[in-house]
Amino acid sequence: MTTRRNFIQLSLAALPLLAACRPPDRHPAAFEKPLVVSTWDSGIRANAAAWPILRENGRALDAVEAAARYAEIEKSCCVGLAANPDRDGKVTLDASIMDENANCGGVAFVQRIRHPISVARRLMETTPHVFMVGEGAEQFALENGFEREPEVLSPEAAQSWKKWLEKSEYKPVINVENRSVQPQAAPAFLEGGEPNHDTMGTIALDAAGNLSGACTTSGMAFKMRGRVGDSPVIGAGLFVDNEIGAATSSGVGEEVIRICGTHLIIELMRHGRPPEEACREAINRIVKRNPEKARTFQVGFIALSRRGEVGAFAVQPDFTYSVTNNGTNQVFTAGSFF
Ligand code: SD4
Repeated sequence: MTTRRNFIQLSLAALPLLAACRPPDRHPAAFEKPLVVSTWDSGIRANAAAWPILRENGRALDAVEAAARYAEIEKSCCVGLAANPDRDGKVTLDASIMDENANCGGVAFVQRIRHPISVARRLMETTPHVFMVGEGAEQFALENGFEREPEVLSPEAAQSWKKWLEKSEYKPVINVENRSVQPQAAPAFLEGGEPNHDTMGTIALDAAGNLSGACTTSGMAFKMRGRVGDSPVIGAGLFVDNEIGAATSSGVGEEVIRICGTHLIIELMRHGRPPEEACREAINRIVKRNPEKARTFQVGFIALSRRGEVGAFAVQPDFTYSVTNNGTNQVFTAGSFF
């Protein structure tokens, strides 16, 4: 029975979940198509790789693959073979892709292959399967003309792994990219505001009105060997439904998998929530499960509706996302729970 007293207690308990401490940057309710949206500031450069395809009335699928391929070779995007290794010093990559017909492909725990996103696409387009991992995925890649790259860490990754080895602390926390983080306002793990995310998620709406998405990652830095996060998992790190919208994520993958994050967002949008509200609700669910723990990690979602509405939300401040279309080429900061 709900007494007045426990009603007040319940309401107070719900309060922190209703209050977002950082409001989002404002932008138009909807952007004109074609349009591409990526996670993080560096997404603006991934968008630049996608934009010529969209501008020429190309397919959203080709555009998101181009963005992910760019991220996989551009060091400052922090994904791909030059990114941080697992705790044993091996770089292992995950990626997923999804088109307007719910065709999808994901690969995980792939080593020494430069473009896992294109392996995921090849898997999607030429096999009856949707998910391949490790040795099998690598064998599939080699059979399909992808080359095996040398096993060398980039100098930056070698240095940060060496530093990590000094303590070998297994503390899977994900950071921010935005240099505007104020150390005094940030949780301890954000101090310094160093760019150390490891994922690029891109969603696009093409001139024909079709949606697609791609997500590529080196996974969390210094993860346990064999660990796979949300990025290659359809419905967790990436989901597209051409009747509704597309969503992707960055942050601690375990937390995203627990709530099937991007699938949840698309379902909320199906029931009428605008993209930002849907992202906020997904973040609320993550935080609600363990509000204290949520103070120690980052998850950020971005979503795009078939009408060109864009929204995002994150657990921690300073989760950024980049939007490019004919009149916009801009980085926005998402609202956040804390
Ligand atoms: C993962 N979601 O492997 C990825 C990591 C990430 O910014 O997004 N880093 O869990």
